Order: sequence, then structure tokens, then C-alpha cells
Amino acid sequence: DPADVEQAKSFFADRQNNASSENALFGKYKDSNLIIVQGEAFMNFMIGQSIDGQEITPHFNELMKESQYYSHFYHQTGQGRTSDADFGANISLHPLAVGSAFVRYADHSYDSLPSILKDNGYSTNVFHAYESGFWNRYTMYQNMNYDKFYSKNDFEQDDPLGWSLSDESFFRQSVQKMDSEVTEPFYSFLITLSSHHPYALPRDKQQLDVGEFEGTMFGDYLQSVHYVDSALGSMVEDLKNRGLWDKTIFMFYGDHDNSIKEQAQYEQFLGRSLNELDMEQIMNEVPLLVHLPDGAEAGTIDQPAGQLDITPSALHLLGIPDEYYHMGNDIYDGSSRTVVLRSGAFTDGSVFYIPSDDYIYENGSCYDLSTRNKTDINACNSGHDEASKRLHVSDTVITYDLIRRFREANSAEPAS
Ligand code: GP9
Repeated sequence: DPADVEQAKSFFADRQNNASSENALFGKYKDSNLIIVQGEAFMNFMIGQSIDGQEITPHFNELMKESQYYSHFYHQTGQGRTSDADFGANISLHPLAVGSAFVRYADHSYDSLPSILKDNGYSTNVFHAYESGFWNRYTMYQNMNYDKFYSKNDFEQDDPLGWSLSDESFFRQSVQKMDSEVTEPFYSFLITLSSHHPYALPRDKQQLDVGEFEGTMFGDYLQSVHYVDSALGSMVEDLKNRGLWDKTIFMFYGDHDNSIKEQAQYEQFLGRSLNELDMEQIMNEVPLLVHLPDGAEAGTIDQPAGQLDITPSALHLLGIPDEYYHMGNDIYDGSSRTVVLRSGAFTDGSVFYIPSDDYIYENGSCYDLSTRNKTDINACNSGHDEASKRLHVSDTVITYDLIRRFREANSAEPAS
């Protein structure tokens, strides 16, 4: 429909007009390395929490002291799960309503973070110690212009765990490769695997006493994120020992929820009763940690953000103007932002809209975040219009390969 194409065109024109690079952080870390780690099923609710005096994520908590921690950072994934998180973070468009964009549209045009950084002189590599064809990664990563995809066969299977290699060994071998095989500046994207559903860890890797959760999948989940946290701690040490830490922007975020939906277990763990809004936030919030090379700007940021914001924000820090077909927010440009989830839920930091199961707008819930109580649905109307527009624009752009069409049309125009 030509009207859909026009809507997409004007969305990107508006975004371009509102872009701002007038910020002290713009380009402050130009030419730094960039390492982004996407943590499997790594959720936000257990950050900073303890069980019988044992911290679940002690290394993450320690890193928070010298990093920016986004306490309301949302995954924006759909059915494509891990591949959707990768798509949202590295391509800054919304994952599809049905299926995985990695699988369905791997041959379409995108302005991916690795391709932009490659054009700016970076080495670009992606690391994931599993079968290269899973989620169609092998094909998609070529399209995204990574120099190399280090997959299962590129890793020595010296510490098998679950589907593949342990995260501890995966991190160690990945950092070793970055240090020895890759020229700087580099962008490295790493996808962990050890905390994959159903979260059963071998005995010798279980370091947490999960107490009353022993024998439950929820307990196994806590156990496995505790293990991943420890592997993360070793990775940071390794980067420091190799002299890479101080010249690298390091980001860590979770990909999606853990598929454990029993509200009673979250209530038991957090020691309080939870309402619909609490559960919606628990199931959709993953942590984002950003460590800048000089450890500056540390603190907790409560404003909402989401996976689509990763690419525009990384470009901001590296001083690359975001003149691309992206839909995420730049978390450093000081503007207010709406974060839209694939379900149609959204938040702007003032209200939070939760769709109902029948997806009829009026049957959903509109919450006032200052009171955390339900409020009149009208308070969510404008946000809902914006959220629906964004999801529609994104679907149109991906499905009809509009980025390619826009570029072809632009290059066909006579030079003025
Ligand atoms: C497999 C891994 C898991 O390579 O990324 O994907 P998921 O099942 O979580 O979508």
C-alpha cells in the first residue's frame, strides 16, 4: 500500500530532523573498541537480589558501581526469541509479529551496527559457540557484514555444558581471539548460552545454595544465572589483564525472559505480592549495563529504554551521526522516549500500557507509573497511537525491503 510506504518515509524523515548530536558524550569514545554481550534469558528481577545472604549476581553488581545500569530496560522480542533480541539490538527495527526476521528476511537490506562500524574502519566479529545455522545466523551475519562468525567449530570443546560449551570457556576463547586475531578498533558481539532453558547445570558448576527453591526450575534458573555472572566476572578480569578494558565500551544486556511464568515463585523470591504491572515489568525487563572506557557516567538510570536503543546509543558514544533507517531511541540525546514492546505494550516512563489477551485496545490496562495504579485508558491513547504506528512502520520496512527501495530511489534522483 503506497500509504504505508509514505508513512514509513515520513517516520524516518521526522526522526532525522529530531536527531541531535549536541551532547557532551557525542563522540567522546570515538574509535574505542565495542564489546556487546547478549546474555541468554538474563532477566532484571534478580539483579541486586540475594538468597540467604548470597548475591545472585555479585559480579554484575560490582560492575554496576563503575557503569551505567538501566533499571527499566526492556526486551522487545517476539517469537524469534534470541534472534529477535539480536535483530532489535543490532538492526534497531522491531522484530516481527510472527516468526523470526533472521529466518524470514535474511536477504533484505538493513543498517546493521556491524555494517556501519565496518564502514567506519572497525573489525566486526560475532561469537556464539553453537551450530552456525541455528536461527539462520550464518546467512544473516553475512548480510550484516560481520568479518567473521566464530561458531561452535571455531571453539575448542574443552568444557562442555548444556547445548554446547560453557560460557566461562566461551568468554575465555572469544577474548583470546579478539586479542590475537582481530585488529583494533573492533566491534565484538557475543551471545551466551549456558543459562538456556531448562537451566540444569552440572553439579560441579552449582555454587549457589538455592534453599527453598531446590528442585524447582526457578531454583535451577537462579543457579544458572549465578554461574553466568561468575563467567562474566572472569571475562572482565581477562579484558583488564590484556589491557583491553580501558579502551573498550562494554555493554551487557539480557535477551528475553526465562519462560517461567509462575507468579507465586517470583513473589516468594522477592518477598512481596505482585500485581499485573509488576509481573509485566518482571517478564519484560532485562538489565542493560554500559561500562565506558574511563568508567565515567556511572549510576542507575530509571528512565525506560529498550533493545532497539542499543545501536543508536552506541553510535552516539562513537561519534557517528545516526543517519540510518533505525527506530530505536538514542539514550544519550536527552530526549524523552517511548519504548514499545512487540506485544503492543509500551511505556514512556509516565504510563505503562498492557494489552489484553484479545488485543482490543480498550480492554487493556493503562497504569500510572507514579502511583502504580490503573488509570483511565485515555491516558494511554497517544502512546498507543505512537506504539501502533512504530510497529506497523517496522513491519512494512522489513517485509517489503523498504530500506533497499528508499536507497535505490535516492540514488536514482538527479544530483542537485
Ligand atoms: C541457540 C541460542 C538459543 O543458538 O541462541 O536461542 P533461544 O532458544 O533462546 O531463542
